[in-house]
Amino acid sequence: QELLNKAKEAIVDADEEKAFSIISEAKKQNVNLLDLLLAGFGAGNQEIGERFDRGSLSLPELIYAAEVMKNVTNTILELLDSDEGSNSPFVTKGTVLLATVAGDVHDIGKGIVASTLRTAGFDVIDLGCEVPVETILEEAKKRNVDIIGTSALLTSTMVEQKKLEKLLAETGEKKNFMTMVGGAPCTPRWAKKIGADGYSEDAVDAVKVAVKLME
Ligand code: B1M
Repeated sequence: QELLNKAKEAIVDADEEKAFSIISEAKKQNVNLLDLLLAGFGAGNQEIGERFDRGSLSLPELIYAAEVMKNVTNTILELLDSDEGSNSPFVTKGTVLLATVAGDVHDIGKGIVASTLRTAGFDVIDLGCEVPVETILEEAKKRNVDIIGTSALLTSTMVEQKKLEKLLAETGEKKNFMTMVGGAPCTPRWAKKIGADGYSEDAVDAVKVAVKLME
């Protein structure tokens, strides 16, 4: 718990050096790194969002702290991926294409979803952020994926998820792919309304949903 509090503080203080020393300490103490990421550093990330909301954190400060969070996330995810020996073609449960939608740069959550899916035995193709729906469909067809998962963090960009469903329907491709949506403003109701096949609230739930979609 003490390490989790320290991890939260490191993000709030945008102190990258402290953050990396916490990761080393956690490894030594055999602390679950996904817990450290979600409940420790993630809590700090939540806190900076709330402070930005209240006006007690400026945009440059938010960007700086988010950069630290992103570097921490990438480092932990790399450690987890190398531990699990994931992405083996022999254990794959299916292939998931992930993208943050056009106009949206928020990719920390999607990165965590990519990691939990890989750990659970899915092959994951991560197209990054700000990806237009046309590119998503093109890549999904080219790589013959099973599931297309999109992440949207802004109320102004969630409409892209609806645009994707429309494109899939219009091109007759809907029958070839399952879709799932996520990101802070999304809800099960939103998923249902736009015709997505699945919704998940967090990275752990995303695995359950993906497994269900493959049945
Ligand atoms: Co921005 N931002 N941001 N931001 N940012 C939010 C989202 C906001 C809620 C902050 C606020 O005002 N309180 C607000 C959105 C308001 C709204 O639309 N309702 C906001 C805003 C306004 C903006 C800008 C417009 C600010 C500006 O320029 N004035 C700008 C937009 C840029 C753009 O996209 N075009 C902007 C920029 C940024 C930064 C670049 C500084 C940075 C992003 C860095 C990055 O991602 N590389 C940033 C950050 C860090 C945040 C907050 C603080 C944190 C987001 C995050 O990383 N959460 C955020 C406030 C908040 O959410 N509390 C905020 C942690 C992450 C682990 O959670 O992403 O929710 P999350 O992912 C979860 C689940 O949602 C789920 O699983 C993940 C793991 O459990 N999930 C999926 C996510 N995708 C999924 C996909 C799935 C399944 C589950 O299946 C496919």
